[in-house]
Amino acid sequence: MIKQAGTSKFQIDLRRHLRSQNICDNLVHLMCEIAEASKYVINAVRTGDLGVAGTSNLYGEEQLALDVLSDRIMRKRLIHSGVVCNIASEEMDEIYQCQANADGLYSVAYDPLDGSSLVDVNLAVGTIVSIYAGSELLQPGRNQVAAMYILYGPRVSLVYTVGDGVHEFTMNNLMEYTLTRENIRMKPEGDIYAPGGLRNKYTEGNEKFIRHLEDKGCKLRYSGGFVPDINQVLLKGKGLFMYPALQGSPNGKLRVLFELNPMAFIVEHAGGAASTGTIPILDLQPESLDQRAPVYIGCAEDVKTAVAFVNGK
Ligand code: FDP
Repeated sequence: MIKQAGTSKFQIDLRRHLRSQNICDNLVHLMCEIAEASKYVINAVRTGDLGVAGTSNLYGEEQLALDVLSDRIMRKRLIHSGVVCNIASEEMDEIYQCQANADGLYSVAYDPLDGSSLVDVNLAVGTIVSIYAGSELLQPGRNQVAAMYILYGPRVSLVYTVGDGVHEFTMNNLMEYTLTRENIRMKPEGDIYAPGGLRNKYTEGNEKFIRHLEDKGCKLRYSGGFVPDINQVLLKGKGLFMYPALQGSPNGKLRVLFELNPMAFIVEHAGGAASTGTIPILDLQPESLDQRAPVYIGCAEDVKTAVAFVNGK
């Protein structure tokens, strides 16, 4: 059943929806705890210090005070959930082990505040989360048991999948996440595109692909934040986001564990696709926490066309 916003007076909250998903109680609990943590992150985004933290992350990028605070909020909540064994964060250098015995527990990779450099100009940002059963985090994204993101925009929304449909929740006036769209499906092809990276560093195949999209009359819709850019493509059900290999950066910019795997899992479960240009994102075997990859993600036909152009076909 596709539910349109505002058509029902009965609100379905996140916990109730998760309980209907045929997943174990620990996973329901974990996902609800992440949703709770996001309420503190949005508060930090709205009112927190916009300055730098004076530290850098595992990519050597300067951390903002908000990156550090959001990371601390998420990590504490995950540790206290009692159902997590290993945690990896885009803001931490190493895996944090909460519990050694992984029986019935989960491991979580997350980006606490993706796009944080956009907060000072008041653009949308988000939290991205990837969940695996057991202790292993360096495994193909296809093995995720759940993925979710929270978008801090004019409204706060949460999108999740546990491998059976993709569902959107919106924060209401009581700060509860209630169901707004169920079983989101993407069209095979779209007419918007969000291209990351400097175009004068694009390879010939990528440049030709962009010209093809322009000739087709596709509209450029790029905010510079991965979460809102993906959310737009997913919820409009049409289009593609790309951050390709660049001259001097053969793996592009975006991180496999913290950004690409969870978004690819969500988009594939909505009928879309995600590719590095060579293989599906979800088939990548990550070798390290900080691994990056080029990405084409969105409508399945658009991703197929991108891959063909990039490979000179
Ligand atoms: P940011 O560096 O502002 O945190 O991976 C982070 C990210 O933003 C994504 O949210 C976004 O899609 C991308 O980088 C933007 O990179 P460019 O500025 O190179 O387009």
